[in-house]
Amino acid sequence: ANGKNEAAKLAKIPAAANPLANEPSAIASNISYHVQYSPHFSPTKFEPEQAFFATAESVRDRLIQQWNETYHHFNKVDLKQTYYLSMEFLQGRTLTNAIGSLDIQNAYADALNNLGHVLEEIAEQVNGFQACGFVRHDLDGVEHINSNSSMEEKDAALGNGGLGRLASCFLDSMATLNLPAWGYGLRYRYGLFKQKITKQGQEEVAEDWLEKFSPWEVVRHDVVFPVRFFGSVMVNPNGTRKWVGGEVVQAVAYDIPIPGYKTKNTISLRLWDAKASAEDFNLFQFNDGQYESAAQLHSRAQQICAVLYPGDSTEEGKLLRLKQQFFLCSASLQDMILRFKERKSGRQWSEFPSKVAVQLNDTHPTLAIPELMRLLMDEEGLGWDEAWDITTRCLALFSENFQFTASAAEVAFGLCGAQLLWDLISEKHFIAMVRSTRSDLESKIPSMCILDNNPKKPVVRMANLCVVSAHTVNGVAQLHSDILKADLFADYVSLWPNKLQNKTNGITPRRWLRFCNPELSKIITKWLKTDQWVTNLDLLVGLRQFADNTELQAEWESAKMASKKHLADYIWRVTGVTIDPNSLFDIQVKRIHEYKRQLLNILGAIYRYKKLKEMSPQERKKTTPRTIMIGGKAFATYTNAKRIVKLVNDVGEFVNTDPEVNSYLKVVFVPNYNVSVAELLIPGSELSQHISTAGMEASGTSNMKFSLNGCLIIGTLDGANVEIRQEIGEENFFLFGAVAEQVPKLRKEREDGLFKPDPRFEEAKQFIRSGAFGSYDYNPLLDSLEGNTGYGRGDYFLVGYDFPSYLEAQDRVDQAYKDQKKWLKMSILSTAGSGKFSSDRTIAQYAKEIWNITECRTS
Ligand code: GPQ
Repeated sequence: ANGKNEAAKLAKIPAAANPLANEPSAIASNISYHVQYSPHFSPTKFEPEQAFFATAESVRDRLIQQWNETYHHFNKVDLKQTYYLSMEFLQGRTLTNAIGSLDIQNAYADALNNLGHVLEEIAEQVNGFQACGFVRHDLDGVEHINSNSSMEEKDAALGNGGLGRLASCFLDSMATLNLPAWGYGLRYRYGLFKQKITKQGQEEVAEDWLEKFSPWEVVRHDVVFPVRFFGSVMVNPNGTRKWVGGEVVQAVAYDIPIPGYKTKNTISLRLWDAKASAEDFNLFQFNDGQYESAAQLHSRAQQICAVLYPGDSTEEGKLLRLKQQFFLCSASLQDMILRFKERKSGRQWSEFPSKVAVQLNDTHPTLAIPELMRLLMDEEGLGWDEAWDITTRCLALFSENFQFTASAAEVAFGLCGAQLLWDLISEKHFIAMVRSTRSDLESKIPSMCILDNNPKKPVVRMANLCVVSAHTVNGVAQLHSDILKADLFADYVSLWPNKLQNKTNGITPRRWLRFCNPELSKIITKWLKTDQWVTNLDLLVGLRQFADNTELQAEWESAKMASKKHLADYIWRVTGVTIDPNSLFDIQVKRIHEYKRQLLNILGAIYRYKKLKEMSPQERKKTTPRTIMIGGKAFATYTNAKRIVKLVNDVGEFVNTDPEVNSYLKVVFVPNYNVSVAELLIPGSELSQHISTAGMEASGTSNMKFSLNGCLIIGTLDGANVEIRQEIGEENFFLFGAVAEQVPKLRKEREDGLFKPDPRFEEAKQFIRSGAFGSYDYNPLLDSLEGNTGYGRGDYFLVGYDFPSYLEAQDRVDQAYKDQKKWLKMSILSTAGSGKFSSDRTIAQYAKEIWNITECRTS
C-alpha cells in the first residue's frame, strides 16, 4: 500500500457532528467510520477495494434515511400502490447511479480526494476498464491479468437481457416520479453467467455477485413467509379447504433501495431468498453420519434461488423454473396482503383492489393468479365470486412473447395440488360468462379457454389464463401490440375491446445518458440552458434548432471522439485488438439469437472483407473504414447461438490479422456483454444494428439507448424501431428489409422453392463453407439459411431475403459517414428525437391508464 492508502491514518479524521451531512468533511468522516467500524477486511489497508465498500456504505446510510422516510410516508398516506412482479431485474452497478440520484457527486469526489482516492476510479465508471474484470482471455484460453488490477463493483445481473433491464429502468422511473410502487423478484445466488471466450467459443462461468457481499441489500429478518410445494388438498365437512403436507420453504426478504433522481423518494426492490427452517435439518441422521440426507431439505430449498433461469430442457428443469415462479408469486402476495391489513386494521376486502395493483412482467409470474385466489379463499375465507372479482381487478400484465409455451404449466398441477389449481382457475365461470353475454362467440370458446381439451392431461395455457384473469394486457411497442391484437389475442378483442393496450417501452435517461455519458450531457445542458431534460426528456427536442450549428457540431464531435477513445482503450484491454477511433464504430450488442440476426451482420462483414480484398490499394483508400463490434451472450444450451459467437470470433481473428485490409475493417467480439459494458459501448457508438426479422422483436430497448446517445440506427421495421424512426425522422434512419406483413408469404415462398438467393449472399456463405475461418464445422449453422429442401432448414429468419437490401443500406451508411457535417447533424437529430423513449413517459402511462395510481411524494 502506498502512504496514502493506510487505514491507520483514517483514525485521525475527526468525527462529524452529523455524519449524514453532505459536506465533504462529513462524508470523509463517514467513510472513515465505515472503514474502521463496518470492516470487511483486515484492519490495515485502505486501497480502492476498501474505499469502495466504505463509500458504498456511506452512500447507503443516506439512502436508508430517505428510504425509511418513504416507507413511513407510504404507510401513512396509504394510497393505492403498484407491485411489479418480475423474475428478472438487471440492475447493473449502483454506486454512480446512487450518488448521482442523491446529487452529491462533487462532495463525494472531494471527500475521497481528501482520503487519497478518486471517485471515478472507485466507481470504475470513467475509465470503465474493470467492466470486464480487467482480465483478458486469449483465444488460446491464456489469461492476461492487468497488473494494475483493482476491485470492481460487480454488476447485479439477476436478469438475461431486455426484459430484466426494462424492469430495472421501470423501478428507476417509479422512484423518480414519486409513485407508490415496489418491485418484487428473486435473490439468485448466481445471476447471469460470465462469458469467457476460448478457442472453443463461448464458455459459461458462474458469476458470484455476492462473493464479497453486496453493500446495497438489507436483509429483513422480520419479513419471512412460508411457501408450500406439492402436498394435497383437504376438504373440510363445511366445504372449506386446506392445503397440507408437501415441502414448506421460508421466503426471506432482502431489500435493495431504489433512489429517485433528485427526490427524497426511495423505493424498494424486494428480493426473496429461500431457506429451510432449522427443524428441517435432521440432526439424528447427521449424527448417524448420513450428512447428505440430513441436509436434504436444506439443499432442496437452496436450489430454488440458486440460479437465474435454470435450463429447462429436462423435466427437472421445468419443475424448478415453475417452483421459482410460484415462490416469487406466493411470497410477494402474502407480503402485499399483510401490508394491506397492517396499514389499516379491520378493513373490508372490497377495498383491496383500490389499494393494490399487481403488474406481471410477462407470463412468468402467471401463478400469481391462482395463488391470489387461494390466499383469498382458503386463507381469508372469501367465496369464489368475491375472490375472483378482487383478483381480476388487481392484476395487469404485459406480454412479450408470441409463442407462450404452456407445456411447463402442466407441472403446475402437481406443484400446487391438482385439485386446488383446478378449482381456483375453474373456467366454467368464464365459459358461462361468454355464453350468457356473447353467444356469437360459442365456436371460439375452445381456443379461448384456459385449459386445452385434453381431458387426461390438461395443460394450462398461461397466456389465456392471463388474458382471462387480468383487467389489462399490453404489448410493449405499437407494432407488437397491433400484432398481438391481430393474432394471438384476436378472439378476446371482440369480447373485451379495451383490455388490450399498448405501452411503448422506455429507458431511464439517468443511467443511459446523464451518468454513462457525462460529456454529452454537459453539452446538452449547455445548449438547452437547463438540465431539466434529465427528468423531462421531451425537452431534448430543443436541440433540433441547433442541429446545423457548427459550434454545437464541433462540441458533439469531440464528446463522441472522447468516448470512442475510451472504448478503443477498453477493447484493447479485453481483447488485445487495436481499433482506430477514426473509423466508423458500428455496434450490435444484445442476446445472441437467430431472430436478432447477428448472422446477417457477420455475413455482411464477410462480404465487405471480400470486396476490400478485390480492390486496389487506391480504391480501398476511398472506402469508409469500419470497426464492427458484436457482443452478447448465448443461452448455454442454444447451439446455433453459440456457433454464431464462435463465427464472429473466428472472422475477427482472420480479418484483423490481414494487413492488406485491417486498416479498413476490423471485426471484434466484445466478451461478457453486460450492463456496465453497455454503459461504455453506447456513448462510443456511431452506428448500431437492430436488424431482427420484422415482427419478431417485441420492442427492443437498446435501440432507444443508442439513439439517445446520438448513434444512428440501421434497422428493420420492427418493434420500437418503427416509432424511433417516426420520432427522429425517416431521413436519419437506415431502413432495410421485409416488413412484418410480408413475412408469412416470404416464408411460404422459400418453402415452395420460389426464392432465388442473391449471388452476394451465396458468395458470403460460400466463403465460410470454404473453410476460410478454420476447421470448425459451420455447416449446421449455414444449413439453417438454406431452403428447406434436403439439408436446408428454410431460413426461417429470412436472412437471405433481407441480405441485398441490408448491403444497400450499409452502402448508404458509408456514403453518409463521408460527409461528417451531415452525419453530425443526423446524430444530433437522433438525440433530439429520443424524448419519447424515456421510461418516465412509459411509467406515467402505466400509472394513469393501467394501475390508476398517483404521486406520493415524501417531503
Ligand atoms: N424479452 Cl419474452 C426478453 O428479454 N426476454 C424474454 O423472455 C422475452 C422478451 C425482451 C424482448 O425480446 C424485447 O424486444 C423487449 O424490448 C424486452 O423484452 C423488454 O420489453
